[in-house]
Amino acid sequence: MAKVNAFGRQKGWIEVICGPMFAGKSEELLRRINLLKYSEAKYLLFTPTKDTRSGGKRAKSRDGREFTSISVEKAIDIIGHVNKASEIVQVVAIDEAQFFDEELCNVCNYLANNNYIVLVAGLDMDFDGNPFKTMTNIITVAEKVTKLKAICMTCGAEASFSERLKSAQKKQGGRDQIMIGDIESYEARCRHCHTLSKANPWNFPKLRKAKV
Ligand code: TTP
Ligand code: MG
Repeated sequence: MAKVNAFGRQKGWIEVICGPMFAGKSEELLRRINLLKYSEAKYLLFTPTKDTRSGGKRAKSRDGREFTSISVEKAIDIIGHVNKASEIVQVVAIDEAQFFDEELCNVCNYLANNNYIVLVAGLDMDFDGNPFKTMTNIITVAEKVTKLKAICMTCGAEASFSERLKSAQKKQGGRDQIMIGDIESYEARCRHCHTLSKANPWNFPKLRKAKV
């Protein structure tokens, strides 16, 4: 049989939208969900209960889009909600995925293997350049990955890093990986304006800088 229109026959898959803070990840996720209104596809949108910024049960983007979401504590809870949804859904979307436990990767694979389209948005790196493992595991198995950039709030270059401001570190979470916050606590930075902690393993004793 000729392999024509093979893409059209594809059913479940995983799409990831990642990048630093202030890059428009939530905006891009909600844009993709919004497009579904032109199709017959139904969706469910999930956010982690840990994300207290949007007041729970809502996913918000910086451009003012706001969608109702189901706030769940554990990744595995997503499966229960999909099963008991009043309508059969085709798309499962997850925002702020970095806050979920590592089981989320298995959940995404299970959904995609059962023909769901899985859209995942979240931070790939924490403030010190460490991977958010839940996200990097999903990036490994995703069919499509979009890595968005922000603008460095120091020099204006493209930014892939998120800087946790010193003032916020003192007041709140110190160097814990999870510390909810917004513009009062974080900035988007390029690699060269981003500050690494003293303990960061990318710091080697000495290296002559390359000529620019
Ligand atoms: P994001 O949705 O990534 O931030 P955003 O809304 O600026 O990005 P976008 O426009 O691309 O959607 O939310 C990041 C959350 O994660 C925020 O509450 C701060 C928190 N956070 C940590 O807990 N640890 C970290 O190391 C970093 C960088 C952020
Ligand atoms: Mg966001």
